This record gives sequence, C-alpha cells and structure tokens, in this order.
Amino acid sequence: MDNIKPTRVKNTQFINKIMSAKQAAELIPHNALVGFSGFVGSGCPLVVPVEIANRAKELHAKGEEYQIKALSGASTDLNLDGVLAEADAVSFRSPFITDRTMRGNINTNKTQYLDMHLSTLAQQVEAGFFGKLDFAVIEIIGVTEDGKLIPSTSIGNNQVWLNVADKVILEVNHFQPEQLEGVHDVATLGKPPYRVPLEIKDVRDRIGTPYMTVDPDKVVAVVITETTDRVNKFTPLDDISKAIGDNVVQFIKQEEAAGRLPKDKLLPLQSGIGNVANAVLSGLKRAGYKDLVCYSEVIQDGLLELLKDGVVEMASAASLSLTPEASAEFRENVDFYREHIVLRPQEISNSPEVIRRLGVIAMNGMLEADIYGNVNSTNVMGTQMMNGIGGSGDFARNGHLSIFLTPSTAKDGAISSIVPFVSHVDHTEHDTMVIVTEYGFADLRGKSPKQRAAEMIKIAHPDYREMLQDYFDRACSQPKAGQTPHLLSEALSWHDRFNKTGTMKK
Ligand code: 0RQ
Repeated sequence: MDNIKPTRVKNTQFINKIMSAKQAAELIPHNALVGFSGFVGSGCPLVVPVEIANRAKELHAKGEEYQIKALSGASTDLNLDGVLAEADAVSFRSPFITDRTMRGNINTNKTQYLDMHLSTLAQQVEAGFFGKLDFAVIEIIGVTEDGKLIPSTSIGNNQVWLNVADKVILEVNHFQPEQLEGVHDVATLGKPPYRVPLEIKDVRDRIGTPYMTVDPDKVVAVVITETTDRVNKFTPLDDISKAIGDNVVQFIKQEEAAGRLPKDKLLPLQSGIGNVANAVLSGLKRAGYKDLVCYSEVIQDGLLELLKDGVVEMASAASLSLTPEASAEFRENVDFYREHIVLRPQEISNSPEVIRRLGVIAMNGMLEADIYGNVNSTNVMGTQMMNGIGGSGDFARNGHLSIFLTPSTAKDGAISSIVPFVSHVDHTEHDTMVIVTEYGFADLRGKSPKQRAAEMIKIAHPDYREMLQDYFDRACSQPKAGQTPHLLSEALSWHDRFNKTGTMKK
C-alpha cells in the first residue's frame, strides 16, 4: 500500500527492499515451494497471496501454467487459502486448512493435500523431506533498528521457514498493535542429535527471545500493509454445546473428588477450536473455576474473556485468533493481556515433550468415534477431507488426559457420531481416554475393548443406541469374536447406508 508510511521498518537494509505486493508476488516462480506464516487465520500474509492469485489467473487465461506448493503454520485467512484456491494456484498444500474453496479443491483432486500433525511439519522441512523451500512469505509487525523481526499474532513455523528458505518476502502489517512486541517467545528445536531439553516446566516459562531473525541478504522484498485478520464469529452457545461443556466439567469434578486431579490447581488445559471448545471453557467459568492455566494452540474470543474475568490466569498458545470485536478489546487492553499471554512457535506449543511434562488436559473436537474408542477427526464418510488433524494428535497422544468432544449426531440426526467402526482413523483406541457427547462421558481408561463398548453405547444418541448394542451383541456372539469383535461385512454399513439413502438410520 503506497499510502502507508513504513514507520515500523527501522533498519536500512530492509527499508531498501520495500516494494508493492504485486512486484513481490512476481518474484515467485511456477512450482515454487512456499512457506507462509499463519495459524488459525492469524498472522497470515494478506496482500502478497492475493497478488500471487491474480498472477495465476492472468497466466492461466493466457494458457500458461502457474501453481505453487504451499506450506503454512495451520489454517489461514480467506486472503491466503481462499484466494489461492479460487485461482487454482496451489498444486500441493500442507499441513492444515479450514477454507471451503481449498477443501473443495482437495476433495476434487485439484490440490494434493498432506494432512500432518502441526508439531512435525517444520522439522520435516528442515530435515529436507519436502525438498528445498524456495520462498518464505511471512507477516511481521515490524523490524527493529538492529534488523530483528517482531512477530505478528502467530509465530507458527516462521523461524524455521526464515532459516531454511532460499528467499524471503516480509509483509509488515501496521494494523496489529505495536504492543505485541514482547508477547512472543521464539525458539527453535535444532536438528538431532544436537537437541536439548525444552526447559518449560510451567506454562509461563520462556526459553527464547521475543524476536525472529533472518539473514538480510535473503530478503528479496518488504511489503507494507495495514490489513485486519478476518476470524469467523462464534455462533451463540446452543443447548447441545452447553451440555457437552457441562459434562466435561462433571468429569473433571469427578476426577478431583477421587483425588486423580489436584483440587487446588487444575492441570493446564488445551482446548481445540470452534464452538464446542468454547462451550467447555464457559462451562468451567459457570462452575466457578479461577486462576486456570492453558497450554494450548489458539487464543480465541472466549479465552480472552476468561483472561479478563480471572477464570484463566495465564495462556500459552501458538496464535491469537480473534474476531474483529475481540481484537478491538485486545488492542484497548493490550497492556493487561500481554502479562497473561505467551505466544510460541507451534513446534513448542505442540511439543510432545512439554505437553507430557506439564500433564496437559487435551480437549478436541471430532467427527466420529467407534464403539472401541478410535476417533476420526478429518475424513467425512471416510473419504471427504474436512480440515485436517491439526494439533489434536500432538495433544491427544501426549496429554495427561485425552478428551474428545462431539454432539451425538450430525446433519439433523441423519449421522450418528458413534458408529460401529470409524470410516477413517486419526486417533487410535490407544490414544483416547474420554469421549464426551451431550448424553454424558464415556470413560475408556483402564478398560478392554469390550468394556469400552458399553461406555461408548451409553453416550450415543438414543435413536442409535439399540442399533449399536445389536451390532456389538452379534459381533460378540460370533465363533471367532476375539479381542475386538466386529462384523466385517457390516462394520462400515452405516456410512454406506448414509451415502445411499441420506441417513444412517435403518
Ligand atoms: O458441518 O459446518 O456443514 O454444518 O462437521 O461440526 O459439530 O460444528 O464441530 O466445529 O467442533 O468441528 C472435527 C471438524 C469438528 C473439528 C471438527 C460436520 C457438522 C458440521 C463441524 P457444517 P461441529 P466443530 C486444535 C485442534 C481436527 C483439528 C483439531 C476439527 C461440521 O474439531 O477440525 O482438533 N478437528 N485441532 O455437521 C459428517 C460426522 C460429522 C460431520 C460433524 N460424523 N459426519 N459430518 N460433522 N460430525 C486446533 C488446531 O489444530 C489448529
């Protein structure tokens, strides 16, 4: 944007590289592997991708090929995945998306998608598993006099992208508050066998510096913007989400009463994205909890409110993903929030080592679970990609408690979220402990598959309970029922029936 003064770029080497988004986009050739910043819609470059998309459309109109391979932190803004997908400008995408057009391209084979644990992408790129990273396109909020980069509302994989990319394009977003400086804790893991333990023993601990670094000679463009993130608004809490939130609280209270969770200080919480995750946090507020701590991925509107109310005292996360309204509140009270928030790279916010040491209570949404506790978070009817596994696996496998949440049905009751056998497996029975619906919680801990089935059937929607019980009983009565009884010819028949008739009901 020509009319914005680049007041936040305080180093001459970077000032000399200032150019328009269009000029910057033209530097990226067909087939380049590009590492973008961005995590759950925040901290994404917002103007260069639009120009990449425009360029793709122009070249396609002339009959020329132009597509890039796009990596990111997690899901991005409409101005990144949305415009690039709409222009059919992405041949390969990883590790996580939520954009509808990108989802469509993935499910129609226009874009190849690698759905990965969020903690693992950067180290695999660093190790060379994806080939050479040609470009990094990173949003920051400023460059200090000595050439350090001040991160924006997320760090994602940025420091690794900056380290390994051949060329770097920086977008300096003057919209984000300057007071974000100091909120971040940037560190990298390094390469094996030279890694050291991550000294995070408390969610407040900092192990790095507030800044990112880059070799200025690699920076080929600096683009100045003043553009807001566009994070989706929540729908108000409905009765089902509220009931799920209350059931999680009931489970936590049960654990405290039994002495399995400390009463005075709840373990750090991770909660996924979306309305159900939000419902859990508001359930904890209604139950009178105070001074909670989070070791999580995303600070959304609901968590900001809880920080303000003192329900949550400290939140460590990978991103600040706020609606425009919550963002205004954040900017107004930024001095308060920066004392209660630390933003980390996703390799560290999602680090298995740290999650296990801290004893995080992991709570994530899912599409479906089966009677033995396998969970599908990603593929609708086993084939259609929804979003991706995101960070749910990082937390579920390593959490002290691993909780999955879902309404008992989807699509007005035509789909049961509890099925005989999941149509795709993201989290195996070995990684799940508690499954919650609006009908209660299934406590799978310390139970064999057959004992688990009884728990799971209990939390299914009443319309499907008898069908599940019948499936399980018939599977158990077979001559070779075995350890995990199944009727192989019927195990996926509920999904098949839905595809053919529009409902799982008989
Ligand atoms: O579809 O949007 O068309 O109405 O899925 O479902 O119930 O609103 O739940 O928003 O919590 O999303 C698994 C997608 C759940 C999410 C998933 C349909 C349903 C609706 C959304 P519509 P709900 P949520 C931290 C952790 C993986 C990543 C993750 C997710 C839509 O939680 O992406 O956990 N998880 N990351 O109708 C067919 C079923 C269905 C179904 C629901 N069984 N079959 N459709 N739906 N169940 C964050 C990060 O990693 C960054």
